[in-house]
Amino acid sequence: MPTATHSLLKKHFNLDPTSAKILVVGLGSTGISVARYLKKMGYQFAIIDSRKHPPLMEEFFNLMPDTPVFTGGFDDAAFKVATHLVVSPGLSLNEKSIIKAVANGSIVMSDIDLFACSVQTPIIAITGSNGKSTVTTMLGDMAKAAGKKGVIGGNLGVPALDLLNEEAELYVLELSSFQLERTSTLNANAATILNISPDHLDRHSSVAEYAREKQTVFNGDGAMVINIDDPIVNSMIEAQRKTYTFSIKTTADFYLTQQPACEGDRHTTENEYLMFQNHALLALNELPLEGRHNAANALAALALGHAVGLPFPAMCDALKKFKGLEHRMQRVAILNGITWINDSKATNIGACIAALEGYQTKVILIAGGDAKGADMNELAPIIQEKAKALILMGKDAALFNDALIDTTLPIYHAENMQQAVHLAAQCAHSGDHVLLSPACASLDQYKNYQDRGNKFSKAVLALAH
Ligand code: UMA
Ligand code: ADP
Repeated sequence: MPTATHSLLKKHFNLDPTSAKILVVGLGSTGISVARYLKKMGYQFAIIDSRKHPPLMEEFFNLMPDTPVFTGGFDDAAFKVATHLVVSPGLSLNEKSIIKAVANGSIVMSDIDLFACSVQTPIIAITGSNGKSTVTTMLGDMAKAAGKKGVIGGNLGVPALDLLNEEAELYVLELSSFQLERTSTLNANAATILNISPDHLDRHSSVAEYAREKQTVFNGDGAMVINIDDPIVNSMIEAQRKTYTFSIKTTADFYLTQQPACEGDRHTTENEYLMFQNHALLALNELPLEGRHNAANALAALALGHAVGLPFPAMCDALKKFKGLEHRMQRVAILNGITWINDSKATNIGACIAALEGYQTKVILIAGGDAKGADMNELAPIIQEKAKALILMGKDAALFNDALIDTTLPIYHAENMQQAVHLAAQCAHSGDHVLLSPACASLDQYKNYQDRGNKFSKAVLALAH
């Protein structure tokens, strides 16, 4: 039976259950979620993956033994018959087969498009180079504290289509530039780009193009939450739209300010507060997270939550209890007075800069990996300012060396994480901080950033013995 969703998909993509032949491109977690959805909705589809043994193949066979699956390359014949392609985010739209199919009239959509056409429930959409997972998780906690059934996911882990739930009262989606670049129907009730710093330049041709893809998050007519500290994001304000601004540097709708800790008490020192207009919402020292960038994240979450009607007291309660996520400025141990911090999720230079900016004293930095086309000259000045030693690892270590060619900073090279931790231990004295904040992706040496962070923690904890 046709539903409102069928009608929307027909209207936006000319997707007709009787005639459309959909090719799901990519058999990862997104591909499987799309297949499950299409089957439930009664569309005809096949699935294709360029890898010989996509990791989820067996799961897929068990789930849908009768669905045609093509693996081990992109077979032109499969693309030729496809009226529609649902392309997974891990695949570039510049794949030859995809370009050819589009030239022949195939329509490209994303899992986020299918999701957007399937829900009437309010959606908060969050993108940016850094802080997405933190802000998404904060909003999930805020919704819960407000007694609302909030459902979070997207790039964060659970693919959007697997979130669909009739009881949901609010969806909070973390969205990557890859998901946004192939999405055209999202109209979030509130959306933000937290910040823009160079990332994924192996897939996007320039920072300007990367920012343009992210700007898709503001499609539609929902509230815009704008970081006015970021010039690229600030330039995206649309005069006619409902907008909330946030800043950790200046006055905005949501901002930080110094106020006496207790009014009328001359003995208390000044404390910083998270503010909404002229209301103090929360003292900064009540936010149990390291780094000023997390104050920006909290302000963004408050602004997004406010835009969809979450009450401030519940949101502030959730922030006070927010423990932070693993592998993001996570304290692993203090050993012999040396503090070891795991920021393995710093997979681009912006995250590493934010981590270093948070320190008043110099740290021992462990960095390196796959730079994904980033220019390490943008990172070099803050390393120079905030590091007392640099330990490099991974495929693009030489890029750091080149950017720091004139430095007197001691630079060491490590083959693996254990060696990196040992070198750091040799450089460190009581009172020092050792920071793993690689500014690079991990895939050249590790399964993923979690694996890298876990290996760091393991090597650090082994020092205790
Ligand atoms: N691949 C092929 N051939 C194919 C299909 C995929 O080689 O035919 C490769 C891709 O190049 C990629 C890998 O397989 O390296 C996975 O790609 P995918 O699109 O199948 O990935 P999914 O399993 O669907 O996971 C995706 C997101 N992955 C990427 O964007 C690379 C996940 O984000 C996301 O959690 C998931 O959808 C659910 O929404 C991960 C990620 O690394 C965490 N995201 C990047 C980031 O955060 O920086 C953007
Ligand atoms: P994302 O989901 O965008 O990757 P995370 O919340 O997982 O964001 O954090 C990724 C990395 O970015 C971590 O190293 C974290 O310390 C850092 N980070 C978090 N928020 C910000 C921010 N607002 N600005 C810069 N770096 C940030």
